[in-house]
Amino acid sequence: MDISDLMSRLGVEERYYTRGPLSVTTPIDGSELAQVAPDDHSVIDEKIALAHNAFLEWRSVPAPRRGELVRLFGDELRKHKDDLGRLVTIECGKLLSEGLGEVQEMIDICDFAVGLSRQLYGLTIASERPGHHMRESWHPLGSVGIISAFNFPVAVWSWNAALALICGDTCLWKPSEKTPLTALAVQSLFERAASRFADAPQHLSQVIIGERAASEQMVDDPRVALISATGSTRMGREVGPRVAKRFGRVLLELGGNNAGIVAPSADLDLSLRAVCFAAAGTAGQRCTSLRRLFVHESIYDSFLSRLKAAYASLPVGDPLQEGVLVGPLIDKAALDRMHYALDRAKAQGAAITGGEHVGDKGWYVRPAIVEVDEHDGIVLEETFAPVLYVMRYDELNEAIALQNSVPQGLSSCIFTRDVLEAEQFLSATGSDCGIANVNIGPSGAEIGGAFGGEKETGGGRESGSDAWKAYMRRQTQTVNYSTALPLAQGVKFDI
Ligand code: UN1
Repeated sequence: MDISDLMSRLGVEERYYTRGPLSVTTPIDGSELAQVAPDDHSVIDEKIALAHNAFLEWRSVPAPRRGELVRLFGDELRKHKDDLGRLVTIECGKLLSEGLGEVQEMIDICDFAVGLSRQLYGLTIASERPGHHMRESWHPLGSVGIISAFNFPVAVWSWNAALALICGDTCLWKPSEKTPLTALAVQSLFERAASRFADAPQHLSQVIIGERAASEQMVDDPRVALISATGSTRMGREVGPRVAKRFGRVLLELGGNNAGIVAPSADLDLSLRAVCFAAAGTAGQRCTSLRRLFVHESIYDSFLSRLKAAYASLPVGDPLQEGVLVGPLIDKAALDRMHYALDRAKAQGAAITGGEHVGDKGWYVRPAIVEVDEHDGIVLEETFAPVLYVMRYDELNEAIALQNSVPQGLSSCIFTRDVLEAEQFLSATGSDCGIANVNIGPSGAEIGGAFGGEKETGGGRESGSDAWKAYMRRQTQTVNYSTALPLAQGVKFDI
């Protein structure tokens, strides 16, 4: 597949993607797209130093001015949405509408960040001492190391970068080694925006090309104030303690094992569409994909037969083609992991529909429905593929308890028209996840809400709401405007 025209329109010079030992392939047909060169230890060291120096300047630019840079970047994304969305599809294999949707998600977070650049509000606090006032100020934090995953190769970076930039931080981006091309393209668009902005220091945002060692170098470097990492729980288990060892800050977005409940009163047409999109869409390669489904006993048989029929009709194939709904898995390792999960399910006595490898180029599969009796074993693990474990339930309490009984806690949903059930699901004794939805699947969140999850999902929150606070340092300030020096808590210390 020739990407040279696309890359040139996106402003990426050929030398960045035609020379180097790291081969980049497209999951669409497995062919090679490009070759990139990894940054060595000393280059990464230099980039970290540049990011730190840029931060020392950027932190003094007023936040609404910083917002103006993000506005210009959003304009570049609007102009190049088609090309960048297409490149996302080519590099990671999601449907073209999803590639475009991902760029839209970047535009949305830029808009959000521009508004936020005038709203980095702190509190004023009542002081117990006369003639004193207290307040909280939010200050820029430092440089932010962003480690992103192949499945949302650009949007998740932008959730971090748009907020970090308006907060006065600088960015170092280590994209997945499977998707460096989209990162190079975004970098080029960012540099165009920066060149139109008079007071932007150089090196506000830089890309680091490399593999695991490149991430480790950022993770261990105390000049990187915050590490925001998206990926597997295994990765987070290593990153978290390493950053903690140097008392750095982390924001972790790790695995999910998201569940849905289809209650007796659910709108079954709506539920069916939602389940198909959430479980089979994006070939099950969202961290928010639906992986476990609890269907009420009274509707189980009829719902399952409709679900199987819908699955059988899902067009699997080239994600650039109109009408296709399920694109390829990212690589052979992903296919192997899917088959491993299905084998384990079979050994647990599950009945499997679908799951076959399709075609001879790329890594295409038919999404699988796996009917299980026991909520145990492989069902408790996240497999990044379109595998949906389906179970019956009788009492809503039981279904909620099972839903919550996995180590991960990202996203969840219930399909019901019964307000009591919906509210129970959303209550303190309901879903234990960071995201809980009613009559919507667990995936496809908007940028306005805080995104992230509990337990082994890592606890981080990105994107909307007050997630910006992770990118700033909080300072509690007390000012004495009197001529006396009363001490707090009534302490006496007269000299
Ligand atoms: C991810 O899969 O890492 O909620 C992020 C969603 C998307 C983001 C997913 N907006 O499915």
